[in-house]
Amino acid sequence: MLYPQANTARAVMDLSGFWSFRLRETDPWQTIAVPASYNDLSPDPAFRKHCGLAWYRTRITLPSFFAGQRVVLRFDAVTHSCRVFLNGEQICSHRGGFLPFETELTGLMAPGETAELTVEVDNRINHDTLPIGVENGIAFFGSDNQGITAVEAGKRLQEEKGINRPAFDFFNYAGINRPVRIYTTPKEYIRDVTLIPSLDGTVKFEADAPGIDPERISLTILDAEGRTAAEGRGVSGEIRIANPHLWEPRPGTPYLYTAVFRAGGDEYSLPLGIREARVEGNRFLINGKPFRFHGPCKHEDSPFRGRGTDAVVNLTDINLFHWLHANCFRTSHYPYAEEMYSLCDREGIVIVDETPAVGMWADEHYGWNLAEYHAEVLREMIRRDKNHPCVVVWSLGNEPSTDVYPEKARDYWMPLYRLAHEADPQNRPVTLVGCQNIYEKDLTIPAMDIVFINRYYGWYNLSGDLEAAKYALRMELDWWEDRGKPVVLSEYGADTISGLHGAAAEMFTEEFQVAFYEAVSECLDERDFIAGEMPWNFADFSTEQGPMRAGGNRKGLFSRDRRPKMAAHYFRKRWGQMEENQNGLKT
Ligand code: BDP
Repeated sequence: MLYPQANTARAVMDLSGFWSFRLRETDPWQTIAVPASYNDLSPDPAFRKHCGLAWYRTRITLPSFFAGQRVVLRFDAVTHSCRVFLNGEQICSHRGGFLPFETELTGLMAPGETAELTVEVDNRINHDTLPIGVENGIAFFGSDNQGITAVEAGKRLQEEKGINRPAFDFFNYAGINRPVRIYTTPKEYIRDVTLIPSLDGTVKFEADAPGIDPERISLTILDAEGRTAAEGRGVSGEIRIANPHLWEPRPGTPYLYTAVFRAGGDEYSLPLGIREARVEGNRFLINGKPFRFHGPCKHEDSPFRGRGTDAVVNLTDINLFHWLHANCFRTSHYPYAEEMYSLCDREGIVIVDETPAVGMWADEHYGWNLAEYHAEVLREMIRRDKNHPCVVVWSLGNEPSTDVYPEKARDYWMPLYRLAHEADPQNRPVTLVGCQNIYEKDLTIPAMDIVFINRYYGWYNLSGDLEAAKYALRMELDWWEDRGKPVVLSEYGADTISGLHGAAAEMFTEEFQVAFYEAVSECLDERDFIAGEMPWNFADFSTEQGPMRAGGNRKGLFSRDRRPKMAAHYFRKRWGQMEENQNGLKT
């Protein structure tokens, strides 16, 4: 689905601002900000704890000069599902909280008219949603010993009251988390575009513009100075840029061309980066050169906004990535706002793009009926993000159970793996992020193009004993070495309270976090099949309450307000040195 754009043929109206909101149909309306999660916008605990439906309302007016245009209402993400009403009539609905959807207003509302727009949002999570909500009353981060009464009580309350218990470790932020816009196109318009670049400058293209004479469809590629670099015609074809500048991750140059499609009276432009991402043996290659992922995983999480999109937060984060000499992140654990991908295209930060399939750790989940919906979400994510040069790997999901019923797991995940390859015109490598498990029995994670494993030796197990942690990690890496694939340590980390210090470097101190990372680095640096290290997490982030969460997950290299802990300085130095040594990528 194309991102809304204002140009010579299209107009965009941003509906961001103050809307009206209520948690119950009987409540009085109060003021809310859009986009943002509603949970932290009021001191009323009902906002934070809310489970179920909530309502947003605003008035929209279409300018008279929209006459003759196709008018579309687009939501970038409403979490987790919603129904949309215009003057009380339902005009669309959507399932899934992290991908865009749109509906035509043409015919429903005339230019010059005003109407009431209401959005009924639903934040409930269960076995039919991605991410998953637990249905057995046990929260993700309880203690292992819940006791039979607590489990039964949790179960009953869950059934009676419909309490939301996530099967994942991040706060279930909800509402209109991303921008809402009205945009126009001419009546005959460009529905989708696809670009497939090769390193020799060849660009295959496709324009989906129903009803428009192919003779009236063209593509012009402009270089960074705005000069024409190549031109083509028709619905699809192949053109060639002479002496192409490549898009390279920082510290290389993320050179961007602009691809301008014209079809009839419509126009659509997007950045084009010439780059290739693929796996060869146990290496991950970008533009034919070995690439080592180094950068912390993220969340969309910030004070006040919750998971709400904010350009200032996104840019601050990416500038902190540059400060760290980090070159990548994974969109743990859901597709992020589109603005973040555009920023990373410009800034040369590589993205591993992940579906919201998180919380599938219960073994019985292979009996749930999720596969079809999961496939739809994967397809939608790829359709949305396929043209971004910053996206180099698709992640099917995070930490499902794959070792208890290895055959069942393989039968669930491998069709999705094949689907990702089929759906992606650029055929990027595909992964599924693996949990700490009995990897020898696992038929799925080792079958991915590039192996992503999350490991917490020294934290959740062998806690505080870093010598034992190194021993265990080395034992495991010996096994992975024989698989002949590139392996990324895609999560590892230690909860750390900013400002808590101790000469003995014990758990939760800033000294321990550094010692933990030093220990793991020592093991990774011995192996050349290690294609990357992605510490967990970039910044502290909000979670549900739990005995292991002191005001949220504290594994950040930065505090939640983005102040560096000692570990941030550690990685800044380490990755700075790596950057200097990385052959060929230095400008
Ligand atoms: C991993 C999960 C991640 C958690 C992390 C942790 O993938 O979502 O936040 O553990 O415990 O298992 O900090």
